[in-house]
Amino acid sequence: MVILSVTGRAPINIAVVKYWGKKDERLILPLNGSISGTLDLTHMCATTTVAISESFSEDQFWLNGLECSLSARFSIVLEAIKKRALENETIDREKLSWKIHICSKNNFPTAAGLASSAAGLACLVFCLARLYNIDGDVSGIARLGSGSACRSMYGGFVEWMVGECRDGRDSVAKQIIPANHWPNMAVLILVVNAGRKHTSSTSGMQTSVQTSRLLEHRAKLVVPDHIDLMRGALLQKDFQTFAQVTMKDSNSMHAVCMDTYPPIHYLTHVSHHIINLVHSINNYFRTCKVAYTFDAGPNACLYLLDDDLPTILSLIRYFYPKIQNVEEGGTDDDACRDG
Ligand code: 2P0
Repeated sequence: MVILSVTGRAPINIAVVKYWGKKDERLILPLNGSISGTLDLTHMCATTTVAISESFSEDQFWLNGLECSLSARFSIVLEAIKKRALENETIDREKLSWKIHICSKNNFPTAAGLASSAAGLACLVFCLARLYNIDGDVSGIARLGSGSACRSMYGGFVEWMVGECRDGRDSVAKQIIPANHWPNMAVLILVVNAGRKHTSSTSGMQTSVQTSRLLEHRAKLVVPDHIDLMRGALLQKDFQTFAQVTMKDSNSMHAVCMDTYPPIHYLTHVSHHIINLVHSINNYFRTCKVAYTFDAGPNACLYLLDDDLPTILSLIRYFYPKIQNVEEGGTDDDACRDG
């Protein structure tokens, strides 16, 4: 029995200029460009094995040890990969018809607003491309699976281009700087609640597109400005601009969520407490030491520089005395102290 298999690993990415809203639901074309930092491969990764064999009788998928049904987006991704393989004749036709088994696991909470779909889809597309011997950029295929997944195809800081073509061929990910350009950049993730989020990003965005006038303003005027400032800040390693744009863009996205009808509340009182704490710390030091950003959930991602990690960590431990490392066993929703 012949089995061909590939195993890969992909990390999550954390947006500093956010994607929120699509102009094309089927092709997953965003209303605006976005920029994120891809984490390293030590924590918060998806690990996936894909295997094809003539002896497999059906496509099957296991996530974190449990068999799951294959989503429509998976089929779209698989079809796009096979089409590319066929066009470029990278694998013989017979093997393209073999059924596929996929086994994936996340080493962090799934669907808690921690970009699990980005890591999972990026990893899947990476492995499929290897399996079918496809070279070159496949971020456009990852985008078809989950928009933000295209950014996890590259390391460092990555821009997902808004693109102009109606078929989406230029809505791909491009690296702005590799990780070693700004090696002392660090990320702290404060897991406020590891539970599944109440409104998925996909449906939240749809409601925002349908109801929020503020989203039009954000996509046309606010984000292009943030993208320009962020590109410059990354190239020049200007942490002050980086931090301010990161925080303002997160606030802008959550303002759109509030402007959505009915409103979407991803942030909890603990999230707001963290926002106030970060501003108090930055005011105290009279400079931006740390920047917060929140995705479609209450968990805070803090960007800061390595040298400031001990100080910021000790302040966080002071204000959240019951906080635990994820590896040590979870978090506590109400473990905050007033600043
Ligand atoms: C981002 N998020 O830029 C933004 C910020 C969440 C908030 O990309 O519908 O899971 O699969 O394209 O990629 C999450 O959205 O949504 C996301 P789909 P996706 O990181």
